[in-house]
Amino acid sequence: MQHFETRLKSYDNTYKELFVRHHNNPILSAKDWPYPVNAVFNPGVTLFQNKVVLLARVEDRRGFSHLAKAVSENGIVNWMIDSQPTFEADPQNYPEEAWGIEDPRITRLDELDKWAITYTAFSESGPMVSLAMTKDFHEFERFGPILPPEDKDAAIFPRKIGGRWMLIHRPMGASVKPGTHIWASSSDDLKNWSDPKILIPARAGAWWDANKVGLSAQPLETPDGWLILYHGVRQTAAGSIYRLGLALLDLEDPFKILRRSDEWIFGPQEPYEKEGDVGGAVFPCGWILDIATGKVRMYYGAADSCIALATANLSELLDYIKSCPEVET
Ligand code: BMA
Repeated sequence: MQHFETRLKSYDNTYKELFVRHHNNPILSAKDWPYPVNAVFNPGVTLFQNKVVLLARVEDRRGFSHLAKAVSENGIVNWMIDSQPTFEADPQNYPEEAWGIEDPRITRLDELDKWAITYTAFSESGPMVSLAMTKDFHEFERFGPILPPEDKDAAIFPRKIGGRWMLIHRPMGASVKPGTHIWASSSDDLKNWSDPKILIPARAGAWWDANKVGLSAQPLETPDGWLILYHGVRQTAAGSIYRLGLALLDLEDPFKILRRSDEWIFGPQEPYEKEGDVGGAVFPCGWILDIATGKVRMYYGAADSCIALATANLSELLDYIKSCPEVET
């Protein structure tokens, strides 16, 4: 009997959370903005001049979004937010942006000494992947749309692989292989993308990532491979639940997927993730690695209303994904 009680006490029936939410969450919301906005969410993130730079998706009360820069030394408090929109839709010259621009992913390209920003341009044609480059997050060089509609959730790998740039993106699903899958394409010039292939297919049925998946943060290079954070969307009677999973791609052949998590590793739990314009959505568009501490900081939109932060140890993320099933390609 005593043996049984001891066993009961030591039995831990909780999942181990890889990402720990910051106690200041949500770290940014509409009330922090220097001008009136409906919501701030789904930020891209990078390091610039040793500071954390967020490009937040900011939605106005028409329902249209633009991007706004928020900069902080420690990435948690004392955000300096641009007093007006940093990067706005330009529907005169870019009609595919008529309903705004959304969900930026930022990748540092050392070879060009620039940051590439892939974002969703939205109009009656449907979502499209557009690209802008910047050296300073002040001036932006627009490339315009780089893929036909409907496509979104795109990010560029930080370096050429096999002599070509690579892009992850998410075209709308076809009826032949049901579901909306994550694809990858490659390019010589960042403008013309070709050789599309399915990279991470949506699963089916009861799976948490059934029917619709999309890239979340920009690919993160690690000694074990490219670490990929992606979202899966579960349709329920109460609406969609956006949760996150991990995958690992081969370093020199990222079309080769090595591992994929069967379980989601992060999902809506807290009130700020469950209540808002779209309750039940956690939606990161970026993460950063602090080399000194080995910590990965994931910035995410919560309930399409505010911005939150959760932190994980890279070593634990890698141990976890390496314990996940190997993927047959
Ligand atoms: C996705 C995108 C995201 C949004 C999410 C939840 O399709 O539009 O921008 O956060 O839905 O509404």
